[in-house]
Amino acid sequence: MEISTKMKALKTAPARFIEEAVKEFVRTSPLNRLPFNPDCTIFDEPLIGFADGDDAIFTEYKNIIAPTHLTPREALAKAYGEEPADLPEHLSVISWILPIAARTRESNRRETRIPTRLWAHTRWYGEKFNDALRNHLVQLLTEMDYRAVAPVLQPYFRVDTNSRGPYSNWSERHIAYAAGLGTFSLSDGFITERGIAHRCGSVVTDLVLPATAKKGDNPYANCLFYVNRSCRACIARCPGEAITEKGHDKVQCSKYQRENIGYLLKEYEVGVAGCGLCQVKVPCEFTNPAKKVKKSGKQPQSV
Ligand code: B12
Ligand code: SF4
Ligand code: SF4
Repeated sequence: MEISTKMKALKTAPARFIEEAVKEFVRTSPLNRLPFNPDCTIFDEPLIGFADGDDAIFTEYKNIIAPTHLTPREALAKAYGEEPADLPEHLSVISWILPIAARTRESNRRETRIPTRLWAHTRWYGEKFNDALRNHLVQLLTEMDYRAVAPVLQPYFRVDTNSRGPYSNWSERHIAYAAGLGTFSLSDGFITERGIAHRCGSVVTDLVLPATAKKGDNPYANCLFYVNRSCRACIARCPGEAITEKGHDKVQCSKYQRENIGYLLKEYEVGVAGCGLCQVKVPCEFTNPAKKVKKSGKQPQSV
């Protein structure tokens, strides 16, 4: 499509234009295929949400995550060498969820200690695809003269560690929460309408987009443990004993992956293998399980 045609489509319906751009890239990019199983798509159709770049929750993340967590305004300003206050009045965040294909999820369901090759390849090559999608959106927006940045691809992106484990200065799940795409859970995973087995990403821009309405203000509303204590499936699925009724122990999870899965890097020929057993063979694997509870009219018990 010519730039002028793209600009016209973008100006007429910006949200639809961006949604379609993300979906088309997922549908057509050869990078959304596993190199050793080219008939195997890595991710299914994405979910897309938008947040107002100055939503108050981004400042709250400085308390919830760490003072180093960037607001969208800071992330965009830093990338362009500008002052946050000098950027346009309205900024937007585009957030997406890439649901993991059924074949890969099903393979990991059969495992009890280590991830399958398909899962590990999804972690490794899937994140390369996710990066390509980040770059694709940034290019699309900047060639139409908007500012745009994928914070995790910037030199300023960092993962630090404190006593509770690793944390970054741009948490894709917290961005997805701000964009109304789902909630957190007992296992820490982010449960969307397409479940917990996914990867996610985001781009900040000065294109004005309508913020997606948040579905309630409870950051754990999609997890059955917090809805009515009816589920603890992820606790039993975790081979590293990293999940309890108190939540997810990031230090223990990292330790299990380092000590028990490290040898797979050579075997599977990847730089990171992941684990993700807590994300499959659980009620939240590919759907929002709390939706069914709400539909059935059962009242959540107090926790
Ligand atoms: C560091 C890291 C890890 C660390 C720590 C994980 C963690 N929980 O933070 C380790 C190595 C353990 C890890 C493991 C895995 N990871 Co990881 N990891 C990251 C990374 C790079 C940064 C995460 C981060 O910044 N966390 C910040 C801390 C503070 O988050 P947190 O502790 O979960 O936050 C809690 C509090 O904020 C709390 N909270 C308390 N009060 C309030 C109030 C409000 C209002 C809100 C909103 C929240 C809140 O809610 C959260 C959940 O309990 C991201 C990529 C990225 N840039 O985001 C991927 C990412 C989180 N990982 C991902 C994945 C898929 C995995 C694995 C499944 C590995 C795999 N691929 O097989 C496992 C899953 C472990 C698990 N059970 O969650 C996905 C998550 C997808 C999903 N479904 O949720 C991400 C987003 C990568 C991606 N681009 O998709 N990961
Ligand atoms: S398996 Fe159950 S308790 Fe664990 S995150 Fe999913 S819904 Fe929540
Ligand atoms: S919590 Fe960590 S160690 Fe446990 S199943 Fe999930 S990814 Fe694996």
